[in-house]
Amino acid sequence: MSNQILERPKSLTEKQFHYCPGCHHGIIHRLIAETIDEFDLREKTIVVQPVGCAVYIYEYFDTDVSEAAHGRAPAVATAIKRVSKDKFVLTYQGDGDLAAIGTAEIIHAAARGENICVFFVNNAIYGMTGGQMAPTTLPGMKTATTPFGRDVKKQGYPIKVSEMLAPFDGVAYVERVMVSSPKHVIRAKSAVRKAFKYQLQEKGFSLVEFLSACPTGWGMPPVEAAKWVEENMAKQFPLGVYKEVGLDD
Ligand SMILES: Cc1ncc(C[n+]2csc(CCOP(=O)(O)OP(=O)(O)O)c2C)c(N)n1
Ligand code: SF4
Repeated sequence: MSNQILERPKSLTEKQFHYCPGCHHGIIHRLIAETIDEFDLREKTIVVQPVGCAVYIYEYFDTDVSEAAHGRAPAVATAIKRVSKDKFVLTYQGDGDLAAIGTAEIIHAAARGENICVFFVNNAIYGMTGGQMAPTTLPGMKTATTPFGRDVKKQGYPIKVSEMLAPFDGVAYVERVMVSSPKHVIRAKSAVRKAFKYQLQEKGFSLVEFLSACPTGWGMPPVEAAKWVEENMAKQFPLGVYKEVGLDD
C-alpha cells in the first residue's frame, strides 16, 4: 500500500534548482507554485522575475514569465495587470532588487494600490553578486562590503520594508514570515494563499516578506543559517501581519 503524500507542483518544471544547499529560495518557489496550482491559475499567471539568485525563475515556473530590469518588476507588473486584468500577476524580488535599486518602483506601486502580489525575499545580503551589504543587512553583520560589520554610523540602519509599505492607503495586505522550520513553512503558505486572495478579490497591493537564509553569503552551514534567521533576523524584522484590510469571505 502506498499513499502519495508529496508531489511536484504542476506549476514547477522538472528543472533542478541551482540554489546553494540550505538556500530558502527553493522552499519559497514551491509554496508559490503550490498555491498557483491550488487556485488553478497556471494558465493565467505571469511571474515578473527579479535579478539576483532567482533570476532564472523562468526555468523553474511552468507559467508565463516576464523579465524586468533590476528593481523594475513592480512597474512591469503594473503594466501587465492594467492591460490584462484577467491575468494573475506576481513579482518575486530580493532585497537588493526591491529595497535598493527598486525602491522607487515598489513604493509607488504600493501607493497606487496596484492589484498585484509581491513576494519579497529578504536574506539581508546581495546573494548573487558575492555577498555585498544590502539595505536590509543587520547592524554589525559582516558582508563583503562591510568586513568589520555594518556600522550604522557609516552605513545607516536597515530598511524595514513591511513596516514602510503597510501604511499606504493602496496597500491591502502585508505579512512577514519565515521558512526556517516546518511550522513556519505552514504559516508562510497561509500568507501566500492570503496574498493570492487579495488579488483575486481585487483588493489592491499585497506583499509577503520572507526572511530567508543565504548560507553562502553569510558564510554559515545551512542548519546554522536557518537558526540565524530565527535568532537574529526575526528580532530585527519581527514576524506578523502589518496590514490587512479584510477579504470578502
Ligand atoms: C542596474 C544593475 N545594477 C546592479 C546589478 C548587479 N546585481 C545583480 S543581482 C544583484 C544583487 C541581488 O541581490 P538580491 O536582490 O538581494 O537577491 P539575492 O541574490 O540575494 O537573492 C546585483 C547588485 C544589475 N544586474 N543591474
Ligand atoms: S548565494 Fe545565497 S541566495 Fe544565492 S543561491 Fe546561494 S544561498 Fe541562495
